[in-house]
Formats: sequence, C-alpha cells, structure tokens
Amino acid sequence: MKDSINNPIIISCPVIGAELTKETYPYLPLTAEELANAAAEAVAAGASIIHLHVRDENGRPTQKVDVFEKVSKLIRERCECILQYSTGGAVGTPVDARCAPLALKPEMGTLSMGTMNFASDVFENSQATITQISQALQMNNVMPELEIFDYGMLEAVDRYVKKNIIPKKFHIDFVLGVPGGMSGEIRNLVMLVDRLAAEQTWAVAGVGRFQLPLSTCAIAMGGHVRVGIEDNIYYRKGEMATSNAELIKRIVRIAQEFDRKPATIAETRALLSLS
Ligand code: KMH
Ligand code: ZN
Repeated sequence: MKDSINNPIIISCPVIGAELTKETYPYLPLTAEELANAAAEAVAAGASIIHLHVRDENGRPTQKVDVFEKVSKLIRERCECILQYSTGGAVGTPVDARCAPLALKPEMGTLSMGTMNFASDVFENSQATITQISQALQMNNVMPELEIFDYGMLEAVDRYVKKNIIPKKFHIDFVLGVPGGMSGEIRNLVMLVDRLAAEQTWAVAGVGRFQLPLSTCAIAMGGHVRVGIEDNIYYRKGEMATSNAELIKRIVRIAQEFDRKPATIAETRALLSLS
C-alpha cells in the first residue's frame, strides 16, 4: 500500500482528545450528545474512523466504561463508523483504567509505543504498560493502531513483535509535532514511512500547524490521515476551526485533486483487514 497513490484515503477523526478545555477551545464537544453530533458531522464530511476519548460530567477526561458505552451507543445511532478507543487516556491515567473500555470490544484501539515527554508532562508507556494494553487489545479482539511519536518507537516495533508482546497485524499512526516527540517536519514523515514494509498501512496525525502539510504529504504518498480537533484547533494561523468537519472537508478537497476519495467504512475495513 505504501506507494499506491490512488487508493481510497482512510480519514480518522480524533474528535476531542484528553487535553483540550472549553477555555482554550470554545467549540469543544464535551457531552455525549455533542460528541455524537461531532462524530456524525465528521463521518458525513468523509471520516470512517472515530478516535474516541470521552469526558465525565465535569468535562474532565475519563476512561469509565459506562461513559464510553453511552457515547458509543449515541454515535452508532447517528452514523455508521469504525470506533477506535483511546487507550492513551490523559497523561497520568493508570494503565488498568486505560484498558477498561476495551471490554466493550470496539473495532480498533490505540497502543502508544513508548514513554515520552508530552509537553510539560511525561506520557508513560513502559514495556510493562505496552504489554498490558496489548494483551487487553488481543483478549478483546481489537485491532491495534500503534501510535508512533518518535523514530525509536518505530524501531522498537520489530522487537515487540519478535517478543510476541504485540501482534503481527496492526495499523500505524505517526503522531508528529507533540512537544517532546518527533516534530512534524516533512523529512521526518518520509524517513518513518521509508522504514515500513510495503504492505504496512499507515496514517499521519500532524499536531498543530503540522496537520495540513503532513496530511497533504500523506495524500501524495499513498498513506492515510488523522484529522481533527484533538491534534489541531486552527483552520489557519490565528483562526480557529469551528468543528472537526471543517478540517476534514478541506482534506477531502485536497485529496480529490489527487484522485483519492475518502474510504467508505467497507473500504476501510478491507484496507485494514478488519474482520
Ligand atoms: N492524551 C495523550 C496523552 C491515544 O489516544 O492513544 C495520549 C493520546 C494517545 O491521546
Ligand atoms: Zn487520542
């Protein structure tokens, strides 16, 4: 898939994330209703995967199973999509809590591939944590999306596969531009993709100002994209995006110029070998 540039493009939408607040981003969808509406709008705009974090009644990030269940049910009522639960949670969330929502058996779940500085915090993903989350993913038959924030994390993938800590089948998401991780310079994406086996599926999530240039590169390179508010709240410098859908619509327009259509749900399942 690496060099096949006319394949449909899988658009994944991280609708909210764990870090944003209404104070920094007034359009933030927080309640189950708001999240379901935001997801439905994103899907109507071209997304086929919804990367999901949820919030408690005070708007704080939570990994509570009942909240994931409620939000997932509402999203499924509003639209057809592939749900991908975050196992990253918020920085500092204990690993048991990070795994808990996987009991609901979403089609996909994330697996962050190493410990890193995350702005002024530390995002802990030791080998023990990776092992526990990977076991929870496999026990619940959830397809992992490996979150790669740095080159060393990609190099470590082979070692984890060899040790049977992670399964052989996964989708890769390069999350570039987190302060403390690899930056979103285009040469970094090229270097990362160059290390992949030809059949490995991948996407890029450019953080902040890197979202637009990296998404455009992924379109041209035959990869896939993650586009949404968790990663970037700006439509352009100094102008906030008012919704996830707004950001996705722009990427769909650019992709169309490359003759790449947004992948349908069925196409996404086929491309990622989701059963
Ligand atoms: N909230 C970040 C610390 C994921 O969703 O898997 C981690 C994160 C990764 O968002
Ligand atoms: Zn996330």
